[in-house]
Amino acid sequence: MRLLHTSDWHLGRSFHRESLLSAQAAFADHLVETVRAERVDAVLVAGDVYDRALPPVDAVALFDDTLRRLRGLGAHTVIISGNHDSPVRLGFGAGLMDRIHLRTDPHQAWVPVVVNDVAFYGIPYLEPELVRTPWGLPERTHTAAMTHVMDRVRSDAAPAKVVLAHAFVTGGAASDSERDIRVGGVAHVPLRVFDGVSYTALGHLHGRQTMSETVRYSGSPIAYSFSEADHLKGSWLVELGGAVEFVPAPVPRPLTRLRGRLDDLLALPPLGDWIQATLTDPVRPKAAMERLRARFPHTVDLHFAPDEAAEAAPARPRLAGRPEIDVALDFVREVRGEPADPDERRLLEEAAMACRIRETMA
Ligand SMILES: [Mn+2]
Repeated sequence: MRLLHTSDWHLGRSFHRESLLSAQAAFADHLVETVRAERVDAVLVAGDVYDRALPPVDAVALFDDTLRRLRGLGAHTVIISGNHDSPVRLGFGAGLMDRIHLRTDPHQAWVPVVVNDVAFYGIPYLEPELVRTPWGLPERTHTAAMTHVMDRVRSDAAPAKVVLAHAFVTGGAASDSERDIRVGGVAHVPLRVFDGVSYTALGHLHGRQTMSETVRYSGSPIAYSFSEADHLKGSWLVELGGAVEFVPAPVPRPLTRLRGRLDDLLALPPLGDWIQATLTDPVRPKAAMERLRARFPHTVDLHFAPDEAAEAAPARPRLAGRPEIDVALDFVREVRGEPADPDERRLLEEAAMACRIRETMA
């Protein structure tokens, strides 16, 4: 049984007011192609299909088209609602569609979808406030709610169990684009609540993470904040009971963070990436965004962080035209508070010499 674990599509989300729909459509194409090429039996979407409870129509159309294509390949698709989804809207038609399994009702979370003897338990995002009373929970927490469901999942008699859940597992690393789920209780659930099943496909955190060999986050397929500039985005391809490998998703437009004086940034080679620029000029430059966009057309985020150190110390050490050894000795005195001793000085001179030799030989 081959699974493809993905989550947090956030269809309809924009990036600093720029549409991401074409990037999301490119991911959908990649997903369908991966399912076809890798002969995936079941696609697991662990919540936050949409970015909001009332998604824009082009996002709904993209989801509809994606499901149609996955079904056309014969794959099963199991989907849970995340904290961004409306369970009722996302769950429309659940149970009426062949091979498309929408699991958005917390009270059915322990009722599996069975595909080729593997039981899939789709645990939608659980709002502790909403389930505490009906389930008679001892406290209004995510841990109590998830434990309640997982105890029932473990007591089920299926030979192989796969869980989908949308939660913040203790020890996971957050980025800037998840919405806080701390409303109504402690956010984290301990990893051990997922003990006793073959694989747990998690959603909510937007960076891919391996919590244990059998409990993973796929992360979002696209970066939704500049804090994710270094993330590798994609899906987990899981051979149930066997190997797990990461399938990277296409990157329609990489993210780059620039920091420095405006004139220095404008001297860099042009770049088509999404750009976050932090300008350190002591005086805020005029028309900074326009000038940046002339060189970096996809500059979407601009910050000003005047270089206070430069203001406070106008006698900033001059580097150009000075011997390297003097610059290095100044640096040692600056960071340590006392000058280099004769031995250290000799060592630095040798290092500077070696660098110069290497430079002339290169
Ligand atoms: Mn999310």
